[in-house]
Amino acid sequence: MTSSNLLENLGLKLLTGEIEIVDCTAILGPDTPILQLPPDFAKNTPKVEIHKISEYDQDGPFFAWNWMVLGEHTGTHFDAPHHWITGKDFEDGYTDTLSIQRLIAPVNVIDCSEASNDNPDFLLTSDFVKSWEEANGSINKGEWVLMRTDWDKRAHNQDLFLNANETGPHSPGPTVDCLEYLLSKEIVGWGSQCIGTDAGQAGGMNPPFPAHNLLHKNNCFGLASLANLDKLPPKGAILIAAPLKIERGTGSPIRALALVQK
Ligand code: 23J
Ligand code: MN
Repeated sequence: MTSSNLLENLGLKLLTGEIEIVDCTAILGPDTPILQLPPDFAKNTPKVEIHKISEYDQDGPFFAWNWMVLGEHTGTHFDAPHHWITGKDFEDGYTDTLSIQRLIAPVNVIDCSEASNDNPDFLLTSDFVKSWEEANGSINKGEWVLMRTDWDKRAHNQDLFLNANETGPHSPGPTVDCLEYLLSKEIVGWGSQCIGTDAGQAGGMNPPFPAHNLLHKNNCFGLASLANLDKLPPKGAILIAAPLKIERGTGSPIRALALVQK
């Protein structure tokens, strides 16, 4: 195939369904789980609100529309480098200034669902990633890396999703050495199916919240609350993860879409 008809071919395969679009996005609404930071950080994101303006009534006879209360870091969402202090100086680290060329890229899906089911505090290590690469192929520059935990099966219930007790939230995530390994490969970003890119207990790691700290220090992106990763192959799919162009935004809800060859 010549490069000039590659897009034509893609277009045809999308139309025939030979390439399927998998929706890696959770429903966004009043029941969407919200991150609960400990009380020493007084403020949290409010719950999603959807307020009707009109629905073919006296406030709008021909039209239906709503307005919303919505956090940048709510539901299936994107973390921009400016979200973390380590990424604060990147002029291209905001939702309106980042390089959109980086947002659509091959995606590696590392299945940690069994281990995370057995242990909600499961941490993905570089050794696990390296053995995954031996089985599936290497992770390359510019690619997305997603940690599949099937945590989306808990997303209908905030308590199940956050999985907190007196010792704080318990959910799987990456180790420092895992992130350092992935960043050495110059990935574009890291994604999780949990409330944030870090493990529930990551506040006690060194550095605290290493996914946020290290990804954004390297001008890389984070994805959180991803859904349906069990419908993706370990390799070969393309992920589209585009934030809204919020002015000086630190993140944004996204519609995360994966192109998968049937
Ligand atoms: C603010 C502070 C800590 C964390 C987070 C936000 C997130 O997880 C997020 O949504 O980026 S851990
Ligand atoms: Mn976030």
